[in-house]
Formats: sequence, C-alpha cells, structure tokens
Amino acid sequence: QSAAALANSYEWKDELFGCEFLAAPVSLFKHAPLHEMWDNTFEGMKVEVKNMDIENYSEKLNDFFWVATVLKVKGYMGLLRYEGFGSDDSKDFWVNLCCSEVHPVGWCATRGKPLIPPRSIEDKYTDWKKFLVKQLTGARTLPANFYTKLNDSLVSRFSVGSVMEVVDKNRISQVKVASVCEIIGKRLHVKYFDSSPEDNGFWCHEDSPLIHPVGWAFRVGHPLDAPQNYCQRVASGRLFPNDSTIDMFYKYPTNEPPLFAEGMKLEAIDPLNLSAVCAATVMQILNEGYMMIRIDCYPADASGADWFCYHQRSPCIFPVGFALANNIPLVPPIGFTAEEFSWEEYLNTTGARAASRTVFAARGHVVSHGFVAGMRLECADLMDPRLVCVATVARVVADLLKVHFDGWGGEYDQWLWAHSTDVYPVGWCRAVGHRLEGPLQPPPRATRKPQSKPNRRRRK
Ligand code: MLZ
Repeated sequence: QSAAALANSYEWKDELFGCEFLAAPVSLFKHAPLHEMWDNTFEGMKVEVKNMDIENYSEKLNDFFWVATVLKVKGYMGLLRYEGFGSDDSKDFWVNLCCSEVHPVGWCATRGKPLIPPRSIEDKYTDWKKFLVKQLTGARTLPANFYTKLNDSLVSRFSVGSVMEVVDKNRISQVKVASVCEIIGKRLHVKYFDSSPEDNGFWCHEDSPLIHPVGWAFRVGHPLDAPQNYCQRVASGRLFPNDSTIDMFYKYPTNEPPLFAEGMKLEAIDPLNLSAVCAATVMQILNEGYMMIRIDCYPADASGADWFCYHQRSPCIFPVGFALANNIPLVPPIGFTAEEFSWEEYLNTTGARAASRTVFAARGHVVSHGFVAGMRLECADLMDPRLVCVATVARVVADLLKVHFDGWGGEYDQWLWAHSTDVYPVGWCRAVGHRLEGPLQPPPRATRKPQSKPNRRRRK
C-alpha cells in the first residue's frame, strides 16, 4: 500500500500492556504467515534490537543496539525488556516481531553495529561484556532464516494480472470476470472487467470462497456477466496465460451428490448483512455441490438478483432451529415479526420442507479452532472489504465467531466461520504492509448527535 495509505494506519501499542488484552494466538489462523511456528517460539528468546534508551534518541540518526528478552507474545507483537533491567519493567516496550526490528543475537557483530547499554542502567555494571556473555549463554535466539521464512510465507499464488471469476458486489447472484491489480498479505484487490474508473473493485483473501477459476461459472451453472469472447473461449476450453486455474483456489469436496433440494428451508448468514442469521430457501441446485439460496426477509425479487451461491458444505448455512438452539435472534421471513415467528407453524402452514438436520450433521464439520470470546484480532469489514479493522470476538457458537468491530455498533458485527480467511492476528496488517483501521472513537465533544444507522449496510 502507498505510504499515504499507511501514514495514519492504526498501531496496537499501549493497550497491549493490559493483562485483560487477550490476543487470539497466531496458531489459530491457518492462513496467517508463520502460524505453524509462531506460538511458543519467542517467549524467553534473546534478540538484538535498537537501543532507544539513550540520550537524544532519534529513530533516524541512532544506530545503536542492545540485547533484549521477549517476555510475552500477543499476536505478532512481542513485549521486550532490555537486558540488565532485571525485574524493572519501566522501559518494557512492544514491537512487531515481523517488522525486521528484531535480529538474532550476533547480528550486530556481523554487521559491525555497536551494542550500547541503555542509559538508565549504564552505571549498573562495569563489565557489560562479561554480563552479556553470562546472560546469553545457553539462550535461544531468532532462527537465522526467520525473515526469509517470513517472506516466503507472504508470497501469493496469484500475480498482478491474474484473471478470475469474482462475485459481483453490485449483484451478488452473479460472478464477473476480474483481474488482480494489487496483492497485500495475500489479500487480492481485483477490478471487474467492465468497471468504471470510479469503481474501486473488490478485495478478498486469495483463499476466499468468493473467487473462482476461469470457467467456473460455466462448469457449475452459475450466472456469469462476461464479454462474449470470454464466454466463447471458456466454453471451448481455451485458456490464456493470465487465466487462473482450479488448483489455485479454495476447494470444497466436489464429487458428492447434492445434499439439498429446491424449495428446502434452512437458516443462513445473510451475505449482505453478516450480523444476521436468517430464514432462507434453497432456490436452485447447481453442479459440484453449489446451490443458490435466497434470504427470506427481503421482498421477493423476480429477477433473482438477491440469490446467492453457497456451497452445500458452507459453514454459513444451518438447519432450521439452529439460531433458536444457540440463542441467536433469527431474522424471520418477510411478513413476520421475530416474536410471532415459529418454524414449526410456518412449515406446517406453508407445506415447505426443512432441509434435513441429519444431512447437516453428516457434513461432519469438526469444531476445533481455539477462539474464545474476548479475543482481539484484525478483521476485514466484508461490507467494505478494502478495510481491515481492529476487532474483538464477541461470541463463539460451535465453529462460528461473532466478530465485533471495536467502537462500532452491533449492526457492523459479522458472523464468520472460525477458519475464515478474513480474520488475522493482532499485528498482521503491520507485518504484511496493509493499512489497519483503528477503533471508532466517540466524538470529542458530546455535541454531535448520534447518527441513526440503517439496519442493512450498503456493500461498497
Ligand atoms: N463508511 C463506511 C465504513 C465503515 C467502516 C466500519 N468498519 C467496521 C460505512 O459507514 O459503512
């Protein structure tokens, strides 16, 4: 991202000191860089880091270093204490462990950089060298290939120019041809083939279920808005060098028969309002386990523009009764209030069939993720997905998280799969060079009227 975009990016700093600040551990994010080695690697490690405890410290001018111990890790952030401070925590500080600010012990020696003891304790010992040798004997330090591994884990499968089929943010029942124009931390910024200069396109992680290989819509039977020559070449199986292929995408099991049938009722996360779990209907069965569903709370749109494609294995669809059983308010079909709506009565009077509970159960989602309510993280705002914002896990229900954006109203909350690739550890944005949106601050003076917000946000 440009320097301007990053200029006032939010920085996690002082709030990290609070004992109550619980960061979701990096190991819970299987799509996050170095997740497999992160937890338990750093605590107790000795590293070399800039010495800021010197007279007239200036970030630009001073190139003095000192040894520090990693005391604690929260997300990608590490709490450091300079060697020699003992139990004195007054100069402890947080750094992003991915930002080349910390180096393995020995790094200064090989670069000819001086190790200078911090000013506040410079009189504590006379023989600092002897002290350091004693402290460092047997200590663990950063693996020499740490930054190489980090860089490797940041490389995307896609490149600028890659062509794919992407859900149309203005008409979610269809996909459009789009190409990647920028990649940050494996989040793709794509532009639709026919977009006007004002349209900024769409953002999603490269493992998002909203993007598909060239030819997907044709294969699956999904509506596609594309130029004629694209449709023709896809139908004849001709690929261009920039076309992305099936092996590059998140994959559901595709060789199983349809689990659901047209007309069945179920509950689903509203793709246009992720804070809501709603009564929904299977409208059409597509190929390879995909289906079009409709959220029942909106006035019927004969054009089918409000249908949305969910895979039958999607973690965002649930059996009738799921919301009630989990104390989640269910958004009823249009014409009902939440209080008067009962599935049983509704199914009886309409004769509609509920999708079978056993079928849902047989999909075999294993609940194992490790998130608990109160954990802090960074999360894409899927209604405006160029934004990654500071957030908190507000609730955990089986393998769903209710993510709350700090400072924002509940209408901005998002129900997400616990393995969603739109959630990231604390410090992720900084680590990959993405802008981070801070919490919404209350207005400085109480003069501003509280804004009344519409229930349903517009997708940007
Ligand atoms: N202006 C947009 C952005 C809100 C971003 C909130 N992120 C949690 C809106 O009001 O929809």
